[in-house]
Amino acid sequence: MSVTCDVVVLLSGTGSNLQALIDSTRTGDSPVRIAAVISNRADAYGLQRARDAGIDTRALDHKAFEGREAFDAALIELIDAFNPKLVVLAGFMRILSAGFVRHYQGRLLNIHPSLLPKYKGLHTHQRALEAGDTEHGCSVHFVTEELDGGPLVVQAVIPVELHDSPQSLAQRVHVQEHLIYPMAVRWFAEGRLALGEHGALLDEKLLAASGHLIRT
Ligand code: NHR
Ligand code: GAR
Repeated sequence: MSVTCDVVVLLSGTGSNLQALIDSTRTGDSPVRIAAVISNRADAYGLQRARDAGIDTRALDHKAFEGREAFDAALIELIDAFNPKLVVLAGFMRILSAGFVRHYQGRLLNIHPSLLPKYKGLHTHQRALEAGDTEHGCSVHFVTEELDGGPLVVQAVIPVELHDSPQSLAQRVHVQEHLIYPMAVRWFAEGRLALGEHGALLDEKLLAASGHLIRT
């Protein structure tokens, strides 16, 4: 007895996280179905990955709109045509308006390349190195109006190594992203993950503030 969970993925770039999601749905018993991939950049490589996998794609150029509200309204219309249960940000680089976030409340996830609440925003690997952190990682969270501030679902922690560069660190964080994002999406698809009043719920239990922690 398994109902499929239609997911729409939003991205702006390479789409390695999309690829990990696609690969995770090919196991045969996955409840996840990627209904469409939408990008604000028509040349995003992630769209090519989707086409190669036979997934519907759309591009919506934010520069063609007069302001964030107008772009977000058009984006909502595009997404809702696919009637998804879940919307997943996978390297989507536009900040979303309060109206957008409210529309998808409890069914909008993001993956962020830091151990939130550390390093919200951009250039996270460089900032972790400059701070001399001994640990770094990535976080999956429900998206709320507070940028990178929504309730955490899962974090993967990796050690920082002596000679790490932002690039080498990013590479190892990416490996973890590709493990934890499909896992979180699957939890949601199975009906195990939800947004509660006080944080993220897994199997009806409130998760710790850090979300489910994975150490490597
Ligand atoms: N929107 C809301 N309301 N809340 C969040 O938590 C969001 C969000 C939109 C995107 C991803 C986020 C990240 O994981 C995300 C989380 C883009 C920027 C940014 O500054 C910051 C954070 C994130 C994504 N974008 C610039 C902007 O003006 C553009 C940068 C560019 O195009 O390269 O939108 O880090
Ligand atoms: C990922 O590292 C993701 O965590 C990050 O962008 C990368 C996208 O990689 N997201 C953000 O920085 C959001 N602002 P991908 O396109 O290969 O999945």
